[in-house]
Amino acid sequence: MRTAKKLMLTPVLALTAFGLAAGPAAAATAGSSDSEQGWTYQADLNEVNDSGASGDIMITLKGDQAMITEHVEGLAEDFQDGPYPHVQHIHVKANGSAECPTASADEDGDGIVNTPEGGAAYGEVSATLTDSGDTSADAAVDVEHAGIKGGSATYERTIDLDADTKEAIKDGRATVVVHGLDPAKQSQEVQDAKSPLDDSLPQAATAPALCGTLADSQMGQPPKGGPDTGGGSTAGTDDTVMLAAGGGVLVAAGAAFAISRKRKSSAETR
Ligand SMILES: [Cu+2]
Repeated sequence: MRTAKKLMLTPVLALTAFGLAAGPAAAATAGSSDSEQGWTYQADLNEVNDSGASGDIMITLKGDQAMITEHVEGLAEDFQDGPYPHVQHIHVKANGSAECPTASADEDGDGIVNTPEGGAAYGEVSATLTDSGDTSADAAVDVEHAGIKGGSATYERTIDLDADTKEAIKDGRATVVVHGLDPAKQSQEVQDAKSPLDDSLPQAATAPALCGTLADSQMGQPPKGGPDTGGGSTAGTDDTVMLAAGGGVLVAAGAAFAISRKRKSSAETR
């Protein structure tokens, strides 16, 4: 009986050890797969300047490439008889955490936060999410290749990102900003004003409409190395091992099995 108890303690201890190690171990597995599977960042895109729009974006970094999937809706739909060209960028702050501007960023008091006024929160344009061609900051106001055209859209593109932009995304210094407000909804002052970025465009065309700071999305995803990935030591497999051990315990001694179960649940509630 004494021997049986000892045997039973072993799986329980192993289980406890696994419970303690599960978090870091899972993170290490995910990190080591960076080069093969990529590392994903995401942002909820929230309205700026009462645009009424919403959206989300997911960016997976893999080597020098960024695979981008974005959904937006509720943006201004038309502009001069065509679908409204919404330019969009990854903005990067030199230091400090990226943020989205609030109404208090409206320094000139014209009622909207224009793109330079938002700069204190989200920094400078580091990459332009165009529909084709140049994705550098040089394409920042290329309305012809605006990544979003019309009020609702899905944007999917894989682009090259420079080291600075990637670093900023990983550091939490990067923000995605979609520009372009409906001029008709703005004050006369804003309607009459030119864009501080390009005086051939109206102020509303380049003012921010959506903004979201990019953050590591791994927390919200199923843990890598989970039951469906098939590789390595997985939570599912260890669970099975634990149950098998429990079964053995049950056969050996029912009372000890009860203790084992008790420890198991305390390990699970960590
Ligand atoms: Cu921008």
